Amino acid sequence: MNKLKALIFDVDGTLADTERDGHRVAFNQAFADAGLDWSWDVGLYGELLKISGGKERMYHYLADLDHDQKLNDTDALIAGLHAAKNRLYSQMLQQGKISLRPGVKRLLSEARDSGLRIAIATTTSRINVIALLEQTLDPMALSWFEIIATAEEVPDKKPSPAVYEYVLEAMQLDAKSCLAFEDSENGLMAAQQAGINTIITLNDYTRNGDYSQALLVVSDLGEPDQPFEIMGGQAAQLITDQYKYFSVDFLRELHRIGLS
Ligand code: XBP
Ligand code: MG
Repeated sequence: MNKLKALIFDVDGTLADTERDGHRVAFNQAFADAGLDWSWDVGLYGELLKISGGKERMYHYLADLDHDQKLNDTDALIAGLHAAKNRLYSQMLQQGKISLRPGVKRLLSEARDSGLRIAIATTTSRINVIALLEQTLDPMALSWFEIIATAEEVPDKKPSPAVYEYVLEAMQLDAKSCLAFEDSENGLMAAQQAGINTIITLNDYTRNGDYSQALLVVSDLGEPDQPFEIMGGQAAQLITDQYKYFSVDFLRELHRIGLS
């Protein structure tokens, strides 16, 4: 029987609500600074989020755009906009404009203390992950994670399982001894195709997806004074009332249910 050995976390949307008031705002500022009249409102950005990766998102938008302005050297333009967006996003983090979702810091700390191995599997750029972890979790937070796999290590973005497979390989772990935490359909597909049972914490952008294959779908990880809400997933009916927020005990129980 596989014991629970490791937790693998997505970043954007899972550790923090980074998209609507973070990346989106930074993209718009980068567009304006470059003299472009592109503007991604909250609704449009929700559509664009179906494309993983900031550069890929801009290429996709550009392909659809009915623009008269002739863009020469699109690759250089997008690379420049992406770098500018990431700088602006880092600044927003330094200004304390983005915080962790409920239960994230508490669960990560408890997991470390109890000897569970923790890792990150994200399609975002490494620079963004570092800024988020150091600004919101702990100045030494990078050392909390055994592996931080990002777009730099694994360019093949979710829903490809590549980033999860990379983490499993690097940590020499069997998929069944891990649990993944995600917030989106693309993320669920990636983790599941790698064979990892997955917990979904929904947010405003992702709440209407199909998560029927997830182990559990919740509002968030919860806090002792702020219980989570269970919204679905394969284990939903089997969770007893004693669990109100994610703890290592609860994760061991969930993991056991996932294997049965
Ligand atoms: C995150 C993304 C990223 C971010 C922006 O997906 O799709 O593209 O929106 O970051 P996930 P970059 O939560 O599955 O990791 O601009 O660095 O790509
Ligand atoms: Mg995500």
